[in-house]
Amino acid sequence: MIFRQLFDPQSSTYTYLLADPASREALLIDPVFEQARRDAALIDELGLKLTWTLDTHVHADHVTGAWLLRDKLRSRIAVSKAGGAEGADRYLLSEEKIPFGKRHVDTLATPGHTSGCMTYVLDDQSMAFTGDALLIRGCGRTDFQEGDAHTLFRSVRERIFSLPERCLVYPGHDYRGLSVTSVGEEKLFNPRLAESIGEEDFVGYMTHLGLAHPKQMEAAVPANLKCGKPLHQTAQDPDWAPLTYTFAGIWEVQPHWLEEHLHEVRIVDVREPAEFNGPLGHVPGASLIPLGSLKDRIAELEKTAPLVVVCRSGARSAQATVLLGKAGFDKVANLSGGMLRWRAQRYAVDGGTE
Ligand SMILES: N[C@@H](CCC(=O)N[C@@H](CS)C(=O)NCC(=O)O)C(=O)O
Ligand SMILES: [Fe+2]
Repeated sequence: MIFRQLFDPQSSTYTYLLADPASREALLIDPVFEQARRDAALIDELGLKLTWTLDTHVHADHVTGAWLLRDKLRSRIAVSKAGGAEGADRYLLSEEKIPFGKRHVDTLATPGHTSGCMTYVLDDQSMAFTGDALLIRGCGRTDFQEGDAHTLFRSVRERIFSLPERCLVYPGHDYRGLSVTSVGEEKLFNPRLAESIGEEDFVGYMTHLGLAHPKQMEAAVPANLKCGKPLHQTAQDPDWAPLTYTFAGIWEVQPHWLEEHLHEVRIVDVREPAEFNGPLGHVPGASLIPLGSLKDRIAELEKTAPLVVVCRSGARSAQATVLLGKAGFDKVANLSGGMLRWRAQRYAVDGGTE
C-alpha cells in the first residue's frame, strides 16, 4: 500500500494519504483547507486518483480541505452521519466499508471528543486512524462541541483497545511532533486511558484539563458543518499561465506554453554567463542574471509583470522563484525541466550548438 503522513504546522494536524498501488485509487483522511493545493500536488505527482476524502470528525481547530479537494480533483466527501455536517456525498455509520481499489477502511464510531467521531481501520487491522479519540499518550478534550468523557472512555477502551495490539495508531494531531503509536503501547502507557485506569479517574482527569479553546474554533466549526465550503471567494490560483504547483512548493510552466508566449513574459536565465553563451544556448529574449547576483539586481525586474525563470535543469531557477516570491513578486514561474527539456523538445534557442 502507498501511505503518507502529512502535517499542517499551523494546527498540528495530520493528514493521511492511503492508496492502492495497482488501481492507483486513494483516500485522504483529515485534509486541511490551507494544504489542499499541497495535497493535490502530491496526489498528482504519485499518479493517484483521489476517490474519497474522509474526516474523522467536525474539527474545532482547522477547516477541512474536503470541499476544496472535491472541487479540484472530483473526489467525494464521506463524513460520519452523527457529526451533522451537510454537503457530503456519503454519510457513514459504524462498521461500513470505504473502498480504494482492492483495499478498504472500516468505519468505527468512537464518540466522546465529539458525538460524530469516527476511527478508520485499515482492512487488515494494521493501522487505525483515530482522529482525536485517541492521541499519542493522550486523547481529545471533552469540554466543547458534544464532548463527553464517559463516552470517550468507553469508545477507546471497548472499541479501539479491542483492535490487535500490533495495530498502529495514527492520531489526528500531535502537539509534540510524535507521529505514531500502537494499540498495545497505549493500553500500557497512556496516562489517561491505560488499562489500569478506571472510568472515574479518567473523568476526573478530563474535567480538570483547563485548556483554552482553539483559536480558530468560531470559524472552523460552522465551516466544517458545511464540509469546508469557503464562505467567501478564496485566493485564486494564479491564472496568467497554465501553471502547475509542485509538492516541493514551486509554480511551474511547461516549455510548450512558454514557446507560444515568448513575447508576453519576462524571461530571466539564472545560469552563469559561460552557460548562457554555451552549447545549450538560451531561450530567445532571455535576460541573464546569475542566481548569485539576483538579490543585488532585483531592482532591474518589474514586480507585477509575469516572469519565467530558467536554468539548466530547473533546480537553480526553482530556488530563484522562491527568492523572488519572498521579495514580493507574485507572477513568477519556473520553466519545468529547464534548458535540458527545452532543447530535448527542440524549441528554438539563441546561440548554442546543434
Ligand atoms: N492550541 C490549539 C488547541 C487545539 C485543541 O484544543 N485541540 C483539541 C483537538 S480539536 C484537543 O483535543 N486537544 C487535546 C490536547 O491539547 O491535549 C489551537 O488553538 O488550535
Ligand atoms: Fe478535534
